[in-house]
Amino acid sequence: MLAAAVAVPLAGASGLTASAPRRAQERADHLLWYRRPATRWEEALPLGNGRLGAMVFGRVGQERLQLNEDTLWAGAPYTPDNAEALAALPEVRRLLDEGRYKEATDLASARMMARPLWQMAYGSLGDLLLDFDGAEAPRTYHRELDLDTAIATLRHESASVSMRREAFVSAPDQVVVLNLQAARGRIAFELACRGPRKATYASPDYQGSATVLVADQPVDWMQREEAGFEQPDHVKVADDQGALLVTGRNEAGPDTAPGLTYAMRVKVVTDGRVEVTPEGRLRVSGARNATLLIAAATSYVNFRDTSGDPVATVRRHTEAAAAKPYAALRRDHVRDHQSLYRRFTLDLGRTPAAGRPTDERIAAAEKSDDPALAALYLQYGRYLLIASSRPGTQPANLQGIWNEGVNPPWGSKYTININTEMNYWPADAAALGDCVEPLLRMVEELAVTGAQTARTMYGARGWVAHHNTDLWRAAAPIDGPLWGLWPCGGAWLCNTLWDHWDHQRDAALLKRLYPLLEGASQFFLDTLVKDKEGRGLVTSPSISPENWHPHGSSLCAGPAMDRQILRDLFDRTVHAGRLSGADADFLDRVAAARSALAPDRIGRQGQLQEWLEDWDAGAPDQQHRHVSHLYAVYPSSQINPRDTPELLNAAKTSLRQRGDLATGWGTAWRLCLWARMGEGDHAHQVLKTLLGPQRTYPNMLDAHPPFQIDGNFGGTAGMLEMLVQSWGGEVHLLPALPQAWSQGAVRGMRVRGGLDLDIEWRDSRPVRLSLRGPAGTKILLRHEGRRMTVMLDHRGRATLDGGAFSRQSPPGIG
Ligand code: FUC
Repeated sequence: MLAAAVAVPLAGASGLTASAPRRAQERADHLLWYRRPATRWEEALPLGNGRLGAMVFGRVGQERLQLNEDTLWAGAPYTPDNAEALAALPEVRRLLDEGRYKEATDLASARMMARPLWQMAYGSLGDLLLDFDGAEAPRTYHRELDLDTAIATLRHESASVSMRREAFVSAPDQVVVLNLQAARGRIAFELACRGPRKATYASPDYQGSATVLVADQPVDWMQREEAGFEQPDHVKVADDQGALLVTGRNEAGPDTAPGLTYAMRVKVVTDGRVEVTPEGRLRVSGARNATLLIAAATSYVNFRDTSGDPVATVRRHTEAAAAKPYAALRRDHVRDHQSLYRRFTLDLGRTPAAGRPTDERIAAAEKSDDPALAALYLQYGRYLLIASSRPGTQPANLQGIWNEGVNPPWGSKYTININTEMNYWPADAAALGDCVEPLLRMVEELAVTGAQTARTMYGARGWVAHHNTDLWRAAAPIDGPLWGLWPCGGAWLCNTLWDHWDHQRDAALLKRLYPLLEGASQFFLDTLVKDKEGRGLVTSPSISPENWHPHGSSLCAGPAMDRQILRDLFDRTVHAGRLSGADADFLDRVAAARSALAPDRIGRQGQLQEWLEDWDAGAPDQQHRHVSHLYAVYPSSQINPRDTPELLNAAKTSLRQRGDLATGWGTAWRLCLWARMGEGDHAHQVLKTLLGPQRTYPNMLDAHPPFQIDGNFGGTAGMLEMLVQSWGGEVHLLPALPQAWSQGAVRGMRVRGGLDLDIEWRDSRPVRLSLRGPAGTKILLRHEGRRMTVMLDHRGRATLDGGAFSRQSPPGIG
């Protein structure tokens, strides 16, 4: 049955009971649910409106909301470009040409790196703790996150109270909302605020392993973390007209003083009493109903301007929200969320495993037959993007927007040698093209800072960004040359944005995109060098992210990934330039450089070479998590099963050598690659390891470990890729469908060319396909090696039934 065809009523203003109840089955397909509260962060449930984030713990004796605001980063506007680099550049290149890798690395390390050497970290606002009076162990307990409404709900009952808590983060009203209702008994609690702190991470690097909480461990229902104000000196809490107002300064960054102020305001609307205790806490008592409205903001205006007034902003947001009834806040939030979430549905069928709590399903994922868990994971990926990346907000960082402390892993920044790009891989296909806007804006800003980096450090025109950036759009190479001296971060982001355009085909988007492509290409026209052995144009110095070659370094000239990224960048610059009427001479030069790039090479093991030299067999870590040289297969399509079978075979040899198991995002990339290679069962096997407890926490966030959100997004992209692909001018139907998903349906998928499609399949064959797009569009479809052409009618529609896909039907219908 096509789940998509069933109209799902909007949740009513006062809860799901107010409108016709959705069928339990349908609702369950969108639920994460638990029989126990979160005892650690990786069990808490994430909520967000793109800018404000909240992790909800659902604890009985003490609720904890861990809060984030997406511009609360360390430091202040700064320029890390190192002017010494320019003089060192020719020398580093010469040393690389002479094979003196260690000397090249040492020189680059001393002279070519950013100052400061590290970028600024993303922070946290801290926690709100609600300490309940007289809480008792519950007789019943249920905690859930409904992806369809973006509301986290807790229900518990004990001898004297029956309580429901609902939490959401509203985009229309820009507040975190926590509503408490007592059907029996009264609500009484004290609200304490705890400032941002250093968090501890169980697995400091990818070598660690995550474990799922086993469901039969005893639960401490009354669990309380120390309340009281643990504010660092720079945080002040004030009694402000019956509301809580917290103001403070951000953290200092490496060699950089704090330059932001922030504010958070909590207002309580209740039928009970609100008092301010002598310690400055809010005390709510005698309530049947209480709603907390939480606003937060910083003084960040943009990467150069920090003159905003966060106190005015939080006052405005909380007071405006307090003037609306709870039911109206809830209704507007649900409508807003569903305008994005309900564009896409997926049905892969369900088994009895689907009836169990989410943490138990994840614990069993590698061994159970639970296709509905995979579908839930995909919808969760969509949910997370809606919650962490909305027009006007910051792009989703390494942790989306959810970060517990001021010392997150890798600064919870934008790592642009894979992780940020991966965050946006599923966006368009999952019908969330709107959520890419923050990435476009970030790249526009990087093109400004990166132009200065290009001038100062390379003497080049155009713009460059290396392997990381932060709120301040720093573009110089950081951390050390072995990780940071990679000039293709900006180029890869441009290619990601091109893919966005290719799915949307929107003229206004192209207008914003072309200058970015032009500047990125210009940088490489000025900095590419001729390979010493005449194999073509190459980048130098660079690395194949972040893999060491056999000569004691990662620094080299012309790694495969760079050449692949630049082929795409140059092609797209020419394409976009021609569409935009750009300078023909410039475009000719770009096209000439494109054809002079050193080609991909097959090495002596039959592998696709990661480097210009045939070094793969001697590399110290042959199972490295990065699979950079396979960029050409996915996300690019330069190497594909249709046009380049020989190179595809070499890529498969490389991928087999790398192995299927990696960190969260490393596994997700492998999933995308096997899907693009058309190997559905293999992709499904990899997906199962991604869904299992080593790579997915009980709250379904990806375990790198520790938590890193890219695996969620890469996993979502990989699943979409198993079902439908669009590349090489064709739409490929069910190109990597595993046996395990022999029946199913997708509705609302976006493919390249600006087209939407629905597809339903049975016995692994399409039984219905419907396409939408501009009237008269000619679409090339491919299924099992057969091609057919379909023309959209005057309303921009075409529908095909199963007969069109039977093996007997002649090619070329429509
Ligand atoms: C890249 C990866 C690491 C990690 C970091 C955030 O440097 O190599 O594994 O994901 O980004």
